[in-house]
Amino acid sequence: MITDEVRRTLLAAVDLYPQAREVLRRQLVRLDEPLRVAIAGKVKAGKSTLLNALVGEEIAPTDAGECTKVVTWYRDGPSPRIVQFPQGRSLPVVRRDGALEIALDGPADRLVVDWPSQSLRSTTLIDTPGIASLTTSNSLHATRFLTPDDSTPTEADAVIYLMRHLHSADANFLESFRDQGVARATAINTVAVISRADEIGGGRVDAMISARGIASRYRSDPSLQGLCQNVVAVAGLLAFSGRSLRQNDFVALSALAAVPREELESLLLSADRFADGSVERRALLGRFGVFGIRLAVTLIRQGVTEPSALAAELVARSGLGELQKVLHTQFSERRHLLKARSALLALDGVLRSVGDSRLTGAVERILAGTHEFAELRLLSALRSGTVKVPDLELASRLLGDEGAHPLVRLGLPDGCGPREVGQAAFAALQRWQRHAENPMLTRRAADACRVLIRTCEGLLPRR
Ligand SMILES: Nc1nc2c(ncn2[C@@H]2O[C@H](COP(=O)(O)OP(=O)(O)OP(=O)(O)O)[C@@H](O)[C@H]2O)c(=O)[nH]1
Ligand SMILES: [Mg+2]
Repeated sequence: MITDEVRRTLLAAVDLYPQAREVLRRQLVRLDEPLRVAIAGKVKAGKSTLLNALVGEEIAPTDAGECTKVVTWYRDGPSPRIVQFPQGRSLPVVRRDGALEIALDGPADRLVVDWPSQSLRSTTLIDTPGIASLTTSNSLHATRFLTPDDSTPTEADAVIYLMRHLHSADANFLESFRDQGVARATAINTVAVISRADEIGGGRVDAMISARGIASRYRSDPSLQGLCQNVVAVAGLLAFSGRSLRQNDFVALSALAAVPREELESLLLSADRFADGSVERRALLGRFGVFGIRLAVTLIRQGVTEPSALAAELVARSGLGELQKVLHTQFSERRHLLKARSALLALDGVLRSVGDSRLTGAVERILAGTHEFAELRLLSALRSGTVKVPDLELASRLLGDEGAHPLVRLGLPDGCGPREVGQAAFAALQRWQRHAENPMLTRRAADACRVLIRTCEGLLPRR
């Protein structure tokens, strides 16, 4: 298995390069830790809110003003604990109205929050300050963290990149996040999110439909295809408020559902008019947003009578489920590969800094000998259009774009047995062999067919 090969190579490096022992040891420990996924994007893109939605608890502070100032790690742990670095000092764990409040004690370059949570068990989430932050040094922290130079290994194995609109600065950021060193030029570890999707079109009830349309356009936009694996639209605030809906929210929303339609619409035109001096109403608007209130009220008017049913419907409409599915297929299922890749990047950095090439061959052998790396490289080449093959959709699916399971790769329904898998894999193998024999094929396309053939061979039942 790839993790074992990488571990052996790292151990060999520890013996060879005592001067880099610390860096290498950290990589060895990291290999067995959960996948690290960073949430990045511009200031106020909704990063911390999305993190809370993914965890289902308000652990990342959010605010309408610039809020996240320090790169903050959220890991699963036996009990809540906050440690501020570089000092390594523990901070008090304070929760107000369910939200975690973090007060820094002097200058910090990193915070690590341990939090007992099922959602964090297999993935550590890393909240980052906004890029192009008002305070340049915060932004520098985030940029340095996400796009280290060649000598510093990447701290995150994968990135969720939030953008509210496709902006040239966003594209630049994704460009600079492309792989460094080995395994260069693949966007294998980035998923883009159109965030705050409910605000599109002024928070109309069809906002999420428009947002999904935009996400699908971005998905096929050549300038983005080469930079990220997928694009999903998510209303993080709605997802979080749905996941944490309380009985008193339901009561307040039900009361609003009793207000005549036109009156409510006119109230929702301005936050001040809506709140009308009421602290509860202002809080409700902060928790759900204009769109969330409109949607919840509509659902209650249509006959939703239980808080749990309303909560489930809000989450379902927020796009969180789609994002979770994409994160599962692109990140969780490829966890070993992404972690191995991070370790190899770090090792490559060490080899270059010590100016020794004794292990370069071993690193290259792992990269070339691991078929999944070839699949990922081909997937991004197909996405960015640098390689063209016939039957693009079939090819992408076969390479694991929709999931790594053989049934998914072969487009077979659940429940198919080894016989059907074998037949479908054989048919796919013949298809790609036929394509490979086409004399008009470019060399790159022929190489691509060979990768696909190898994938089909791997799916054939073992004799
Ligand atoms: N309507 C709406 N508002 C949102 C959404 N996500 C976040 N917000 C609001 O946008 C503001 C900023 O949200 P944060 O999650 O703090 O954004 P951030 O990207 O972490 O911000 P910084 O850490 O300061 O860069 C807050 O007032 C949130 O309530 C969303 O999906 N919809
Ligand atoms: Mg934030």
